[in-house]
Amino acid sequence: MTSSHAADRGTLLILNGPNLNLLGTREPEIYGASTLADVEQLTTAAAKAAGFSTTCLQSNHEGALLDAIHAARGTAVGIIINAGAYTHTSVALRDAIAGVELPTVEVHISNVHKREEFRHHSYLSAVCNAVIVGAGVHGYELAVSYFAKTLA
Ligand code: CA2
Repeated sequence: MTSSHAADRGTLLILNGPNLNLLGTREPEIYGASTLADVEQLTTAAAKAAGFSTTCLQSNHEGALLDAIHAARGTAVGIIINAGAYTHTSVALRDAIAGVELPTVEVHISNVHKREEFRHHSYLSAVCNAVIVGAGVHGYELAVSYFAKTLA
């Protein structure tokens, strides 16, 4: 986990789920050439420009993602989450997002609606404030913009 403290609008938790550590190493036609480190840097830079700090975590383990969401209650002002394949399987992540009652933006790098049918349903979307799909890694910056506009 990395943290950046530069500002006073509070901290955005940037969560990336399973296999997103492989970004930039395979399947560039779907996910582009940016690495996970690039994504965390561009998101942190956008957040900093808008007055937020970030805490970034990628995990391949559902429980670690759940723990991070729980820990965000009281420490973060919002969550940006790309839950990877757990998006399509995890009632537990949905319950955690609903439970902490923090504004949350769901991001997917690819346009999941143009892909296999099993990627069309998200367990998370109904408990998120906004959903950004298919904008590539720019989606993370768009999510920061959402918080810049909507948070006091
Ligand atoms: O489009 C997205 O951001 C996804 O959340 C990415 C997930 C996929 O399961 C979702 O349906 C959509 C997969 C992330 C795997 O990322 C890789 C990157 C490079 C090479 C292999 C996997």
